[in-house]
Amino acid sequence: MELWFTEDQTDHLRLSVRVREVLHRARSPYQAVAVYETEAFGRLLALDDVIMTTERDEFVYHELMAHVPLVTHPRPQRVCIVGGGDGGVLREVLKHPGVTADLVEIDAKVVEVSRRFLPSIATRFDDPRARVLYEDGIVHMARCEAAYDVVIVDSTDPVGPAVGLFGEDFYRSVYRALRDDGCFVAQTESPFFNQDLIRRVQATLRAIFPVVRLYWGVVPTYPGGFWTFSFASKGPDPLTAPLERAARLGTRWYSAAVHRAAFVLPPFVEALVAP
Ligand code: SPD
Repeated sequence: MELWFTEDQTDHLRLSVRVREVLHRARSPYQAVAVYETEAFGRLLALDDVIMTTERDEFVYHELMAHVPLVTHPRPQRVCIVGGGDGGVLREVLKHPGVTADLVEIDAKVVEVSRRFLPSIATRFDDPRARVLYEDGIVHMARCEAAYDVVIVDSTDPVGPAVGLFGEDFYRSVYRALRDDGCFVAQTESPFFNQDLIRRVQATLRAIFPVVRLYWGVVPTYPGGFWTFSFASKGPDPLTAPLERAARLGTRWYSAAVHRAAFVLPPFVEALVAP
């Protein structure tokens, strides 16, 4: 019998992936956590039936989230990853010498399942430079003051408990939690299907941070495939950052040229970020 995993990506759009085997299905206190072996994308992690990551396309998203802020910051040392329980952003962050990272994940089950079923992604949880805190990222950030050089929000979509991670109060906490030169990145969804969200996040960040940018990458399993990231900082600008450190990271998507290209926006996306 044929088995397919289907994500309702919008009310009018579904993505189906043929499943070879259901590797894991469980409920955590927060969500349904599942891992499928698929023909098209290798292993696929879904939370509440929404694709979080797959072995085949994860590198694009994780490399862009980690390396853009870490290369833009002049001397990154302390990094906070909010969410990111699969470990993909952590793996990329720890490629930078001299960096230590706090990963603040609300759901321990996501880390446990990723360690067990996604060994190529969850590679760095035992690294002495990493500390995993199982708590709400919003609460954690509200407690921090001048604690981090880089904050990266690798969240689920803006529904349920993740909504607060896209709001003004949280962004003000991030600003306070960042040291001088601090840089912030958050995943901000699809410019085809989430235009209001992108407009709102960019406008909110502009009211708080002096430097705000939008950049993009291609993640085939996310709605529309064309995905955005919002960058904000206390000073460093990814458009003028020296990019020597973009080399020798062992990346498959990110490079100095891709760093520059990621900030070139098609006019319909440029319109979303216009003040
Ligand atoms: N539509 C799904 C968006 C999910 C973004 N975060 C995924 C986590 C991968 N580390």
